[in-house]
Amino acid sequence: MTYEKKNIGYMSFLVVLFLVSISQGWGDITQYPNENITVIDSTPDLGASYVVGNALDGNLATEYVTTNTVPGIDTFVTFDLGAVVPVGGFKFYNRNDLELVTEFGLLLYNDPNDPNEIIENVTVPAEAGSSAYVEFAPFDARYIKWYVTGYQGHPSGPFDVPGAAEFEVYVDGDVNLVNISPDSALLLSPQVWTPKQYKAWIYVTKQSAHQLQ
Ligand SMILES: [Ca+2]
Repeated sequence: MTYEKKNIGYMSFLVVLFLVSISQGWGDITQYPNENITVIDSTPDLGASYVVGNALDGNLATEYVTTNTVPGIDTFVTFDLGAVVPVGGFKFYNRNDLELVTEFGLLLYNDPNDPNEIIENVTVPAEAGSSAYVEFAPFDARYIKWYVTGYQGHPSGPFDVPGAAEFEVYVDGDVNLVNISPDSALLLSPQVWTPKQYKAWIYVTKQSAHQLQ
């Protein structure tokens, strides 16, 4: 192969990559800080050692475990992200036990009556401590409902208490969200942001981060 042919091939590759990146709207997927996530509804927990907050503390050793008075298949958690953000990914970690979630779905929305996004049939390996990550086209949402659609009980007893070791929410964007405080006036604002407002916030945040360096 001549130098020219190699060069043309390389350039073609770059052009294709560029076109694909435009069509896909690629951006960096960043974990949304747990500090900005509030649980507004969930299946009741099994007790003080198993509260739902345990699944948002960044520690796989602490777990949210559901009450045994509700069937495991009915397990759900609804999160408030504090603002409308372009949600693009979600990760779930099973309990390190044999009460296992084997499949779940997600409902992303701003108002239950508004158009929403449904992500279904996310499979999770039927193993203690397993995890499943799903990435999807970014959808502007403030609320996420995670709900179990597949469940495998403990083989040696009818405990029926699934849950989660950890949840992680991912957003599309290259802004560093980690240092955004939950006490921020921006996030406490009762308004529901439009995508344009959110982009403006990203711009301001980037400028602030740059000035701090
Ligand atoms: Ca945890």
